[in-house]
Amino acid sequence: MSSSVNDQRVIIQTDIDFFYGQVEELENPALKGQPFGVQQKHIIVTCNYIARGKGVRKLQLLGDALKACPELAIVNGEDLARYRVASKGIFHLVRSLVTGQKVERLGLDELFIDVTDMMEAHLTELGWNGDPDSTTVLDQIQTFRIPSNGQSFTYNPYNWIGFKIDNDGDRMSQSSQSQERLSWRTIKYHAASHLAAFIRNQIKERLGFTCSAGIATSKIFSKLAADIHKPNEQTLLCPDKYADFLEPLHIRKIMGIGYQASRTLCKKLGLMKDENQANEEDTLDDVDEAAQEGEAWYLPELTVSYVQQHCTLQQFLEWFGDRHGPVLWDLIHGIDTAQVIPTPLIPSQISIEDSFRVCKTMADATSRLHDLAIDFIKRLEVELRVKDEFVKYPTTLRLTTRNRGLNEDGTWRDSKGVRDTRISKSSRMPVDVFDLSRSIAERANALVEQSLLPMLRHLVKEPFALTLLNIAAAHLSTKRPAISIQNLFAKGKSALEHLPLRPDDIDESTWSDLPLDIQREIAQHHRSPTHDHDNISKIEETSFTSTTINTGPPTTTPPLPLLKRKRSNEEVDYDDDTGFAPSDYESMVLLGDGDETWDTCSICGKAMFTWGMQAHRLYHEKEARNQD
Ligand code: TTP
Ligand code: MG
Repeated sequence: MSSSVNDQRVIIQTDIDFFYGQVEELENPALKGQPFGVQQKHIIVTCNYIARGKGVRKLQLLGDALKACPELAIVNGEDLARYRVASKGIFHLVRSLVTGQKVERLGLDELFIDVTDMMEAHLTELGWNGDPDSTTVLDQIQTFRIPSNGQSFTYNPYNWIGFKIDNDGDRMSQSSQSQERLSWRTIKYHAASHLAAFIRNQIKERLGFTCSAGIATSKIFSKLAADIHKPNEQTLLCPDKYADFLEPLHIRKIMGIGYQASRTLCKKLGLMKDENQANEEDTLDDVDEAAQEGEAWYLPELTVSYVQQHCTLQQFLEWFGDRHGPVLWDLIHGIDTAQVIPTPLIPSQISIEDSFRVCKTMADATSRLHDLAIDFIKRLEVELRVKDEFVKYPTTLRLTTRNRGLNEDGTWRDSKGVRDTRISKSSRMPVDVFDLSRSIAERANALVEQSLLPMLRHLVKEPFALTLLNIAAAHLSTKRPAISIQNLFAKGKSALEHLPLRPDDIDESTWSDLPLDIQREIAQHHRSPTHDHDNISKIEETSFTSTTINTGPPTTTPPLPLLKRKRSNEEVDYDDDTGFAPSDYESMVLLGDGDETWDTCSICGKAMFTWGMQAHRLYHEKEARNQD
């Protein structure tokens, strides 16, 4: 725990209370005071705290929620546009309150704010000499000035706002007259709790949302702290309490340890139970995700202290690899050096995704694409439109699918334990998408009929069994694209240049962040007769797009996936908001969403995820046929 104690950072994490629910309440105040839930598909994704008091939970099946609370009012929350607008507003406000400090978005309603520099500047103003352990006596009224925007508030450095957890327990602040000597470290964290309260008040006064907040020295502890007292509360978690605090927590509470990592731990530690063996007190963890895998796992109460006591670093290296093993090991020992990575105001790429149990027909896929395209265009507008114009234009459109495929005997492939291959196709973004004189529905319709469906037909042929569709916009430019949807397809090859193909050793998100000319240059250097994508492109190339088959990387380093959080039975891609290389947490989410098993191809010797092996073998078969 030593490096956490030595960590001098001050990180505030904010989490809006029942976020979608508050957006709904602000729009329809009649909802206030009664239990209500927000529904997406067959799930209550969130509910207000009145409903929680009656036994309704987040991510509960609608039927179960109504059983727990028959008077539950239901609001449809499938259109995310309003939530995104609210999320953006909160992010912009907080950024302006702490100008110059790092603010990172996580999901739609959480922010990490690194206010270390601001706190240290304030302490210096009060006479701090830079030694956190030195002590002083201060007046009970101090003024905290935010130099960058001229705002200020007064506070009492002997007191804190909300709850504080240290060696004296977990207690609320009380008015204090004390004039004893205080360490500058204590003053720093007390002052930070006042700053957190100031930020929360501003969010409430200016935008109407209540939120919870946590204050600690690292991201992980600030998030855990915010979760302790909810709703509309805040908690200061002092480093001297980190160890006691961490030990009894369920391993899944540790940000970065996802479904797959905890499943691996349970398996390796011999703790896995199936449905019949589970006790009532066992946690049914991630039912939805398990069901998607064709499994029904019950994960027992696997606490941090259990893992600390029963595992070694060596085992973590074996189970999670040289790269993730040590990071996970540190996390379960309270060491978290991950930095707050500022989220840019304008994302570098935007994507919308829907995953489902199975989609077997073009008609079904078309209807899903329509829904997704509407969401996609709304999302482009939320992120890139200011008043009556777009401020940035993504120039690349990418469609990604995941296809379960068929067994050799023609039966549907069993999804159990199999990670399906993602295949992408990219084309230039048609300019019509940005034509604000046409309705969103019209533009979505054109996008589907004239861009996405042709791309889909090139990606999959019936019979297929899709489990995911993702539409992405990348390569943002200040110039409006010149090609309309109709021209894009009418003129065919001559009107278009091929998009360069992504080399295997560059992951998808890094690749799509690169400017087109750099991509071309890199692609040129990577062209070789044995290169997967060159060969695949022979098979898949069309007059208007490039294709990427994600068969897993050729090296032993796993690719970093986008950070995902579950939205009912959909996957929501939040990483595209950041525009930055995935942080450690995000790479850790690989262990939550990915698959850690690796295989080596017996033909070419490449190491890759097991789930990618089938597609990779297919490539060898096709390559052999081409040579014939
Ligand atoms: P959360 O912050 O997890 O939940 P919440 O804000 O509703 O409630 P809390 O008071 O406990 O913070 O997620 C924010 C929003 O994201 C939530 O309102 C609904 C949505 N969401 C999903 O759609 N799917 C999910 O799996 C989760 C966790 C959240
Ligand atoms: Mg929340």
